[in-house]
Amino acid sequence: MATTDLVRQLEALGAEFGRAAGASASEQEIRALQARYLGKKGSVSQLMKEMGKRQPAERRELGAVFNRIKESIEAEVGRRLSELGSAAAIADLGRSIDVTLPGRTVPPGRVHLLTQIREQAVAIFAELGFEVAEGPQVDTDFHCFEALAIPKDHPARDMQDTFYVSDEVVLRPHTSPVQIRVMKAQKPPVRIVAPGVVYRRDDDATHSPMFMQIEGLLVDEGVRFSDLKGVMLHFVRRYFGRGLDIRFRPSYFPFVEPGAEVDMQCAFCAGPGSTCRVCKGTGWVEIAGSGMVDPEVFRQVGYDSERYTGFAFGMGLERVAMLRHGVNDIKFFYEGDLRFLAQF
Ligand code: FA5
Repeated sequence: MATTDLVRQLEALGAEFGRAAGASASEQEIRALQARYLGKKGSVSQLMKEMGKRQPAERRELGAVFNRIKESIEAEVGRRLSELGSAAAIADLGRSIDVTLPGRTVPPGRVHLLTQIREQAVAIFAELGFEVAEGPQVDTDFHCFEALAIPKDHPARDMQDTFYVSDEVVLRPHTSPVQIRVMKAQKPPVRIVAPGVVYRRDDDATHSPMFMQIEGLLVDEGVRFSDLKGVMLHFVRRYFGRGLDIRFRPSYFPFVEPGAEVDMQCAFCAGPGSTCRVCKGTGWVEIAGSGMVDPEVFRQVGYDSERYTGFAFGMGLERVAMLRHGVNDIKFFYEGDLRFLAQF
C-alpha cells in the first residue's frame, strides 16, 4: 500500500472514531470502542503494522501521523467521558424524591449478652466500692503462674495450662495475673474487680477454650474470710434477684490459703435429689474459685503480710449467665446466631 493511502486510511479511521464516540452512550461503550481502534487487534494498530515494512524516512512520517491519530482518539475519549459524566450529574439533580415512601428499617443492634452480664457484674461490685482494673490477655508466664506461686513444675499448672506464645509468654488462663499487676502498681488498700477474656485448652458444653472471668481482690488491714463470704453472697442475691444461698467448698489454689470453690444454690430446681441436669441433682453449681491471698503472693509484690490480709475470687461469667438465663451450652454465646442473641 502506498504511504499516502495509508495516511488517508488512518485519517479516515480517526474521523470515524470521532463520529462513533459522539454516539456512544456510556463509559463502557466508549472503552469498548477505544479498544476496537487502539487495542492490540484494533484497526489503527493493524494499519500501523505496515510501518515496519517501510524505509526509515517513510517510517518517521507515518509514526508522526499515527501518534496524531492516537492522541486525537484519546482526547475524544476524554471529552466524551466528561460529557457523559456531567449529563449523569444533571440527570441526578433532576431526580425527584418521593418523600412519602416508607423508609428502609435498619434492625436495631443490641449489646451482646456477655457484655451485658459483664456490665451488670461490675455494677454490682461497684456498689460495694470495687473499682475496675485491667490487664493484658497475652501475659507473661511470671504474672500468670510464677507470681501466683505456681512454678513451672507445679501440678496445678495442668488444670489451667494454656496456649503458649513462647516459653515465657502465654494467653492468660485466668484473670488472677491482674491481681499481681495491680498490687505491684499500688499500695494497700486495694479493692478491684478485673473482668476479661481468658483462654484454656478446654472444650465441652460448660467449658469453652475462650471464656470470661471476673477477678475480685480486696486487701486491707483486718480483711477476713467472712468479708469474702459477704461479698459473694451480695453478688448472688443481687444478680439472681432472690434469696439463693452460697456455700464454700475447700479447694486448692496455690495463691490462696485457705482456698475454696464457691457454689451457689441451683437456680433451676428444688434442690438435692432432683433430676436437674444443670446441677446434676446436687442442688449446687460451682461459680468461682476463691480464698484468702497467700502471704507468698504478698511477698512477691512487696506487701507486708503481717499487716495486711486480703481475699480474692475468680468467677466464670458465662457460668452465671447460663444459670440465670437457662442456657445449656456455652457455645451459644460465641456462635453469633441472632435467634439466640436477640432474646436478651
Ligand atoms: C481460677 O481460674 C482461679 N484463678 C480462681 C481464683 C481466683 C481462685 C482468685 C482463688 C483466688 P478455676 O479454674 O476454678 O479458678 O476457674 C474459675 C471459674 O471459671 C470456674 O468456677 C468456672 O466458673 C469458670 N471456668 C473455668 N474454666 C472454664 C471454661 N473452660 N469455660 C467456661 N468457664 C470456665
